[in-house]
Amino acid sequence: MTRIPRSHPRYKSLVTREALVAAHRQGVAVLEGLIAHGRGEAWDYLLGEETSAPALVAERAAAAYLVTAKRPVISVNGNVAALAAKQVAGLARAVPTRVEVNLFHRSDERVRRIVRLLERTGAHDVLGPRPDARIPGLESNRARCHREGIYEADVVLIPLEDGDRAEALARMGKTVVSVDLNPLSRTSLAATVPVVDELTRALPNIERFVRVLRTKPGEATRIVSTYDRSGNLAANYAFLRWRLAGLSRATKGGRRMGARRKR
Ligand code: PTJ
Repeated sequence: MTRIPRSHPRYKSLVTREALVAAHRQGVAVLEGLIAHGRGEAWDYLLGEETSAPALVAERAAAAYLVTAKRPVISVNGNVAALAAKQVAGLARAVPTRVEVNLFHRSDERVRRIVRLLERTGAHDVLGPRPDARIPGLESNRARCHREGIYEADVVLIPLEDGDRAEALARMGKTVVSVDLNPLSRTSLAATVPVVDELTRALPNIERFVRVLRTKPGEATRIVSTYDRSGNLAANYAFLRWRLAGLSRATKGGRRMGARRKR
């Protein structure tokens, strides 16, 4: 593994990249996951690498839906396990929810590795091996799931998803909470609560809201009934427009917005 000097201006980004490469070597993340990460990072550059106000609103709504759910499930793929196994376990305990490993590039060995990784970081009874149900209308391996997990869930949290399954879960009538930095992806467009934020920022934020809302069930119900999905997505687009306008003004003025970024 390459040693990254702490003084490097992109230290966090480079360490994350190395962690994903290591996860690939350990059979947790797939090569396609490295491409997916690069796409996400490009969006994060544009969005300023911070949780935006609209994302925070969506994270609070995500927490409210999870807290008021009867059978909530967090779906985990290779990238999510590589980047945020601990945060998944923390959120699953806080709600509480089941955790199910669901892979696009599925192999039984990879599912077992990811289950072991999640259980080492504190998740319990992780589903994934020996699926016994299928999501209707989906031909990929991601259709394979557990009856007591995703199949019968009322609320499913799907970080870094492919659009097909997000749409299929929505067709099943489930409340779909996505975490995807791309506000234009089919996943973001299909989700009931699209959270446009980076995974390792989004999950702890959702967990913090969960801890508050668990003590205020009336408030959670109020948030669910008043949450404006289209308004929130529009606010994400407006935020992006504002960021880009700021970047263009700063460039004309000879300054750089987000000057901490050196490359
Ligand atoms: O582990 P597997 O076999 O299930 O495969 C997982 C991947 C991620 C390869 C698979 O789900 C996939 O191909 O995903 P996509 O279609 O590339 O979509 C991933 C989405 O997540 C893209 O819209 C990215 O912008 C976004 N994304 C990537 N990294 C992050 C992210 N969003 C939030 N936080 C991130 N760290």
